[in-house]
Amino acid sequence: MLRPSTKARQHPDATASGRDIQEAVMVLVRPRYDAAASVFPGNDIVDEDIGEESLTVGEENSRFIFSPYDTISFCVAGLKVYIYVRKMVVDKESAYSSTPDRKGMTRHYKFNVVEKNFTRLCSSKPILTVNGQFPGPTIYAREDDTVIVKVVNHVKYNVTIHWSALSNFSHQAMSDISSNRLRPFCRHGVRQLMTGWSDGPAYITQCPIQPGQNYVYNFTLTGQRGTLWWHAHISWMRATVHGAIVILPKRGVPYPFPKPDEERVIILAEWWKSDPEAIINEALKSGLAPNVSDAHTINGHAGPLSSCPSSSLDGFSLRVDKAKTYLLRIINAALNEDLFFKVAGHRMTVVEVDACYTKPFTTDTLLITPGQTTNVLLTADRAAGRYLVSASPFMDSPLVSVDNRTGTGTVQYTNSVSTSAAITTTKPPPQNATPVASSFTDSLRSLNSKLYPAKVPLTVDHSLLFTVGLGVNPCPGCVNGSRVVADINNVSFVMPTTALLQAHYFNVSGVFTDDFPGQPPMPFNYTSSGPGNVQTMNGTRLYRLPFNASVQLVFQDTGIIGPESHPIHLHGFNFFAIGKGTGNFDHKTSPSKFNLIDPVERNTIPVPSGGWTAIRFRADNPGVWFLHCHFEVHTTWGLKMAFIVDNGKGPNQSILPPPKDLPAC
Ligand SMILES: [Cu+2]
Repeated sequence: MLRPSTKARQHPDATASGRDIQEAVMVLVRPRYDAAASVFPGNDIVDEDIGEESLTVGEENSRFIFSPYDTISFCVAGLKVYIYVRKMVVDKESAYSSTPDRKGMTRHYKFNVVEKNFTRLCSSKPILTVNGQFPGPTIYAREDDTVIVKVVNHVKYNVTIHWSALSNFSHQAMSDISSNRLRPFCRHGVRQLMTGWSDGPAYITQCPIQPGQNYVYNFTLTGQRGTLWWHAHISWMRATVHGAIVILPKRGVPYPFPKPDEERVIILAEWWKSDPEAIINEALKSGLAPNVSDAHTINGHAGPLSSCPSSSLDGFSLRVDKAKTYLLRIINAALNEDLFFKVAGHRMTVVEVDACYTKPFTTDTLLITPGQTTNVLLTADRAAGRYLVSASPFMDSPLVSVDNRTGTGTVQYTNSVSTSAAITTTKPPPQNATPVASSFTDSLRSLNSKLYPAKVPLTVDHSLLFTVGLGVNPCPGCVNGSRVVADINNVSFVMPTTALLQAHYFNVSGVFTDDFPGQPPMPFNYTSSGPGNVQTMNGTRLYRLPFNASVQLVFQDTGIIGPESHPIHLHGFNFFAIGKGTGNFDHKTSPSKFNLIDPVERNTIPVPSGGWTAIRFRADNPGVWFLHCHFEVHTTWGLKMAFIVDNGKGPNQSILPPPKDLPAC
């Protein structure tokens, strides 16, 4: 009889050193039972003594890692077994040290994409999930580890997964290499080159995984440590198919900030009562904007809503011990909305964004755009009690409607406080609180220390200006005879039906052109209402960069239809955010304000409404790399393009051949 055991919660290599106990439990998986493991945060707790045999779920040699407060459930002979993970039980340092740090560990995960019924806001619907979870499972790894994820598509839709960790060549890695803290002979290059085929955006680096098919993503976390995330990268599937990637520093390397007592992942998202795929399909048919979501969620829960009486006890609860410090790894997985995040009565110290360390600064309000991650330290230093956690929208364009409901949860001090005690509340910032948003963005700086220097490119080989915004194109079948579209430099990107990376690698002609305009085709007063003709051009146009070129890229919002902020995400690279401003970027005067010393390094950056943002990066990663607005509606409308980075001449500067199981279109 299968009985989950205390032994099962401990890897054989684990020692009871008590040193650096991490909060996770790893379960080794043996082949005897073909039971799918699924993990549900929070509820369904069964608190019972568990036996002596090994827990056996899933496939041979798969390893699942669970966090405290997860509930593991699996079926054996028709009997459903639940295990509640109560406390840290594995010394992760030891558990993963069986092959000491020569080149990091290889960690295996299996992602079953399955449909599962969830009830939120008093209504139920089937949603797409990984392993039945919403949010999905967390991937744990260390810097330099290789992560292998077998994704199996059990649903009727095409699927791809993007690992926002992947291939983001951190310039922190450059310093690692130059200081010889990594092994020599450019392994970083090999690892980078290996990963282009595993990046994930559908029709950019791969064809989707079709129903019943699977694909093994294989990537190495070089030069990155912190929080990133993974999500579906096709249509609007990422609404529910997403989860965290936690990259711990290499063994023996401390955080550059006081060690937290515990760590938690917090994922913010949006929930629609209906199917998000139906929402966007309806919008594309009508040519109008899609419906906004019905709630914001914190780790899958919206919190009590007056419109749904049975939700009175709903909500994410972060349980804290008085005087302890928590590292919160916060991710905005929402489709279309920038979010403010607050904890009543508490200030937070920002220490890292998008897996890059920052100079610490303290704030009571975070701004996180879709695609971004933010790590903060929060100390439980207030009177024991319950404190409101809020996730509320930021939108400073009056023309754009957003879901104005605030997602709520609580910080709950343990032991002394009842779960029904009164909650200390906080008022979310007004929806249009531009000064709060700017103040947060302006406070971000790279750590720029000796160990983690900011390697900002000081010279520029390619200086690009990309206007980002909306347009209107004719559409005979649409409600107004026209449709809203979005563009970069007046090009609304048309998705190909063959993956661009394959077309590039195999020299297939006719899939794309490499004539994407590096400057707006027609200069105008960008932040005014724009030229009379607001029609865009369609095209699958890419911008070609030689290997190792340094690139300065200014994103300029346009006032066509209306100014609006855009969280722009670049695949394949980290970049430095060297400047931002309101109004039009001025080639003569704006660069004088650039910060080339300690600009924040990241992979997603908001372009302010009616303003501009400038970034720099080095094109040291050959391949085809997607650039797009992380507002899913804008991406769908065409606010996207891709860079081709040519192979270099040196060893390990070329794209490797695709893996054998790369899906076909
Ligand atoms: Cu946008």
